Amino acid sequence: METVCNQNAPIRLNSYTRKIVHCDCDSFYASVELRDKPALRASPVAIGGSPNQRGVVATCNYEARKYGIHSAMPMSQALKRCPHLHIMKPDMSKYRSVSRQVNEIYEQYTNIIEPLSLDEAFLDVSDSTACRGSASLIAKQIRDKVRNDLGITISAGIAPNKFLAKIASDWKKPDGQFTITPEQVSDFVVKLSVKKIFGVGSVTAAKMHADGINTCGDLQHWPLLELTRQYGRLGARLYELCRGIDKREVKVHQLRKSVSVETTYSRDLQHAEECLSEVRRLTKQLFQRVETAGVSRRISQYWIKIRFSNFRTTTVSETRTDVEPGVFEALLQKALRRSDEDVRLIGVGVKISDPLSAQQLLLFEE
Ligand code: DCP
Ligand code: MG
Repeated sequence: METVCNQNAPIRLNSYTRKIVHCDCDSFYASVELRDKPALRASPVAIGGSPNQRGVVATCNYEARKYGIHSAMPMSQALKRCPHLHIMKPDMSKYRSVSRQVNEIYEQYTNIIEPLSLDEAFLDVSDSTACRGSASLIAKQIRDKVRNDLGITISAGIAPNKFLAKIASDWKKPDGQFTITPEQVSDFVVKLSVKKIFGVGSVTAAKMHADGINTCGDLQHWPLLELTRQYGRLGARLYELCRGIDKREVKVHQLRKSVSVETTYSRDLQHAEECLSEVRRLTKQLFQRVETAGVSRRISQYWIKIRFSNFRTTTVSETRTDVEPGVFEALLQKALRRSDEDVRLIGVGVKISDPLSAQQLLLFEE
């Protein structure tokens, strides 16, 4: 693994100033697809459902955005705006795997990572020693590594808190980064549109506009009491955010408690053999996920879920801690004995024990 900058002690001016980086991949699904099909790069490309089946745009490249195409737009409408649009189906497993690789790059800089979606995360690099503690240089290195190792681009925002870091990552998108230093916060927020504040949707923005409020600077003239009277619970948050204050921590990803996969069939399964081959297929998928999540040593229970054609759902489980994919076949037989109906859905899963409680149990046994 490549080493990061040098390992000198970070420069910290003020122990209360945090360094938060918000990273967001550019046109994520489209960038991954175009990395694998570079010939299409200069063409407008949308990822999503078929226009004939009321599909919608999940995302599109920046070339397609020039035609006014955007996420959540019906694909049929997108095609009307751009008849030569290339449409590609999403490949979620590919995006999940790229997302994990991006995460591995973040982990070279900090353990305090809060993923918000497959392509977006907050990083707290306040105590990182890489790049002599320069959050802007860390962001630059992360972006270079994502481009060189994974072939896609990512934008970053660097600021003393989550609110401003998220706004900053959008400032120079695509393939850019923007830093708001603690000294720049006051000047930055004064001119910032209230529409950039999370929680301020179009209805609240219109109400504010009617009250003569357009920027965070305008909001700063309002006393806390007035803001809460006028905007309810949002008021107190507005009072802080318009001054560039946001004390929310970067929350490290919750521990995994289970891993599962399931399929609902477009045609109900009528025979036990069909169910058995499906269970074998699902089991294979499940164990790939267990492997990727690195939790095979923490399995504590196996379960199978069957939904019959009359929508009755049954679950059968077995407590065991070894890796034994064959368990699901026995669980299937038990579940199928509970009804004569055809099968509409099959799910298989494993419970994952908490590492601490597993350790405590061991101590107890000793
Ligand atoms: N996505 C989706 N449906 C939506 C919005 C997004 O399926 N309504 C998916 C596709 C995107 C991914 O989530 O690629 C990430 O969402 P973003 O909002 O970050 O959008 P992009 O990464 O596509 O573009 P940008 O460059 O604006 O970040
Ligand atoms: Mg994105």
